Amino acid sequence: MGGDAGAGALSRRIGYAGLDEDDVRVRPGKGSRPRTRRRPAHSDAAEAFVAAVDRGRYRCFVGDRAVTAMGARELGHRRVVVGDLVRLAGDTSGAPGALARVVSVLPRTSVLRRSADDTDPVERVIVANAEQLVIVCALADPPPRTRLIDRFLVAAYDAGLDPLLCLTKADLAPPDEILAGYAPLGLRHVVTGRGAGAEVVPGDLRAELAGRASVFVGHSGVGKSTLVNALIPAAERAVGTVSPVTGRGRHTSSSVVAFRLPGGGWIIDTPGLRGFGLGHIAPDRVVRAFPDLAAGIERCPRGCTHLEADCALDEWVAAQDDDGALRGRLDSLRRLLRSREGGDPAGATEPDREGEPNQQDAPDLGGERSGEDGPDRDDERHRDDRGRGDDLGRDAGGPG
Ligand SMILES: Nc1nc2c(ncn2[C@@H]2O[C@H](COP(=O)(O)OP(=O)(O)OP(=O)(O)O)[C@@H](O)[C@H]2O)c(=O)[nH]1
Ligand SMILES: [Mg+2]
Ligand SMILES: [Zn+2]
Repeated sequence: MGGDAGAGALSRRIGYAGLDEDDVRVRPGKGSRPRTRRRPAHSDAAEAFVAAVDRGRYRCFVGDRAVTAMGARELGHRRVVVGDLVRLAGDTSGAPGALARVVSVLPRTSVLRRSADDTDPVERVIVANAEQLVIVCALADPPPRTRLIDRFLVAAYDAGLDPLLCLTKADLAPPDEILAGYAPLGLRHVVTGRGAGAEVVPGDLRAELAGRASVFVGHSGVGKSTLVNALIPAAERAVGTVSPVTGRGRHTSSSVVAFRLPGGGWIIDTPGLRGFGLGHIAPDRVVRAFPDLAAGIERCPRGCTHLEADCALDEWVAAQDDDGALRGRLDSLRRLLRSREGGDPAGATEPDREGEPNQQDAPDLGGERSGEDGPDRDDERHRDDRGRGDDLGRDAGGPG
């Protein structure tokens, strides 16, 4: 998307045809009481990009102008998430105290979703209209979890987002082993780290992000907000530390916020995830996210679940000369498939370290926990909480 008017450029990708059916949704009044104010046209509605959602207030951009808005009545219970393109009516001047109204949400080109766990088919929308999923994984502190990477890959393939693996903290540990594991997949990657010689944000990451809408996801403490600040100093995202006791991050960011890249494009910082449920993705779609195993899957019997003894994958993987990289991927696929049956939830709600107790107290995108300092639930089931806050808490900063 173009640099000067991100929202406009995004919608150009969508095109304008056929948008109108969703434009104005005037709910029928109660009984036969005539509505006193109909809002038929909104022909003057400005198009805006939603950069943050905070307790029922949407921080939007109309071109470069920051405008605060709330949901209009005709929006009903329609949820608005970061990345959405919306139409605004009312006062779109962006003047202090001015409040516009979101009257409609334009069709989304992509939707990043997750479910609470792998057996939960209810999905929660995290971000709309992103083009790229930046899977941020620290090489140490906290230790890397490849099974969570694999989950994010499934989500990325399913949502049609380009995955980019971003390995951080290369000053603490080398990336070779993890990169070797993803070599058969041909995953694009960048390695970042601080210290002599290595910038925090290398040029190749900037190049991968330029002109696109990218979402940063990953465990708490992997350095997502550090990267955002390095890319966009004005973002001033709060950065936390990793606990030396638990080896975990402190869930410093508690809201999803989009920031405009200076040269064009958006980067969207998200709170650290404890896990990433894939219950809304059918097994065959999970399998499709493992194209590096596709040649082996062709040898499987028809309808193979890849969990039974007649699965051809073990033999095929053993015959590959890849230093065992595909073995890890096959294990990962099987875990994902099994967890959908409720058997092995590793990585769905918890970092995939076996035998670890669940960490129920951490804020989590889309978690059920509600409270003043944690992200509120981001949940299509609870349609009534529009206006009460989505997933924002104390760190609801925006650009500018
Ligand atoms: N050694 C080293 N530390 C880093 C690097 N990048 C980030 N950190 C540190 O990692 C810690 C966590 O960074 P954050 O940017 O807050 O991590 P986050 O992913 O945004 O975490 P949440 O907001 O909790 O999800 C901070 O102490 C950073 O200074 C790096 O490349 N090398
Ligand atoms: Mg953060
Ligand atoms: Zn099989």
